[in-house]
Amino acid sequence: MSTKAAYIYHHTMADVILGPGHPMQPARLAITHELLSASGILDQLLCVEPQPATKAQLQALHDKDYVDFLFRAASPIADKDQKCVYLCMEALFMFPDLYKYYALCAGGTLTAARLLIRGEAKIAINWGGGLHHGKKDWAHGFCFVNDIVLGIIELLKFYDRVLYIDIDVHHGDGVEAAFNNTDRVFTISFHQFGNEFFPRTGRLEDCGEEEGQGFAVNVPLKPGIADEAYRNMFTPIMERVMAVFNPNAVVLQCGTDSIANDRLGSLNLSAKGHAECVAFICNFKLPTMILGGGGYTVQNVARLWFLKTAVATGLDGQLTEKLPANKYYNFFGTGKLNVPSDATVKDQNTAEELELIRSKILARYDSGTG
Ligand code: ZLM
Ligand code: CA
Ligand code: ZN
Repeated sequence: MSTKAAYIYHHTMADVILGPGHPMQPARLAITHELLSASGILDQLLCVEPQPATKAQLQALHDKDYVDFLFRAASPIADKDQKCVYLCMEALFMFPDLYKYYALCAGGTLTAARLLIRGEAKIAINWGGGLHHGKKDWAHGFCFVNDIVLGIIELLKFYDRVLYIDIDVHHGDGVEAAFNNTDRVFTISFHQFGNEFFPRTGRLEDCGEEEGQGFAVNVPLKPGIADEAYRNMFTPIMERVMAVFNPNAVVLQCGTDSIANDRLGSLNLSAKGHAECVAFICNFKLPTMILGGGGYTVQNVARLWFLKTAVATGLDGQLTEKLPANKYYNFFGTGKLNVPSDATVKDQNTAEELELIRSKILARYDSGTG
């Protein structure tokens, strides 16, 4: 008998509005949830409602003063100078339930970690997590906490080696920074890079320091990459990383802003192409945590997280090309499940450039004989 995959969801998160016109819309969580429910897949998952992370739990990464600040931050009496120190550009995005919202993001990922550690699930999914830019004492790129770092710290209490894979269109800078000097966490991020694309870090050359040298990989990409070219990077590199690092557990950040027609990203993957990456990783059959992240064309985020939930849990045989009848049906525009690549978008990566990136990364892990 196999254990059910865990699906972590708290309905109050989906009701939060980060700000008028803000690209990050938590409603995408409720829409994903509706597709799972309408398709009957939800009934086959171990559904878990998370508790908010406590201040003490947040302090496993974050400074006490920063956590105290976040706790008070949403109130109008919060100190204006403090806002400048801790929030930089993010001061624009303060909203009333900020602390509650981010404490639940982190609580969800901590719950996922504990379900894996206790063997209660082999796959644990938290679409409300994946806030990869958060730093120990400042907010960055919509991420006021870093649930991923907190989750990995929890996993490290039980597992020797944790592999972190980031397929969000942005560089996973906060996670890379937190574990840059250790050989117990291997971080790899695939991302759009160049022309000042946020957060501007994640160069091919950056590969960890001190004990952590060789335990970070960055795959910088130009706009327009589609399924086949992306797969030809992802598959051989991940195959090699798995073989060399031999992780005990995997954390996969699944920002969907790398698919076609995202509001912020300019890559051109199809939903199916992106989901194939998830299938490839789940096939290693390691304890695996699956997290959300970016994704700014809301109806497509819901399509992809729905598809990935099915793929990661081995229930994709139950899917059809059409979305199930659901209460947001009109909002989806078309009733199709897949988000195809946009045929009018040109891939700005040349085959030669991609081959050079791939071979430079693989060469770091050659055994010396070949
Ligand atoms: N300005 N509204 C990805 C995080 C990306 C920093 C440039 C603010 C936006 C963006 C906000 C409605 C993850 C930057 C942007 C305008 C300084 C970013 C509010 C549109 C809007 O219409 C918008 C008033 C807003 C923000 C676009 N911000 C696009 N890109 C990035 C952050 C997070 O996906 O990786 C994981 C969850 N910020 O480029 C500015 C430099 C602030
Ligand atoms: Ca990334
Ligand atoms: Zn992103």
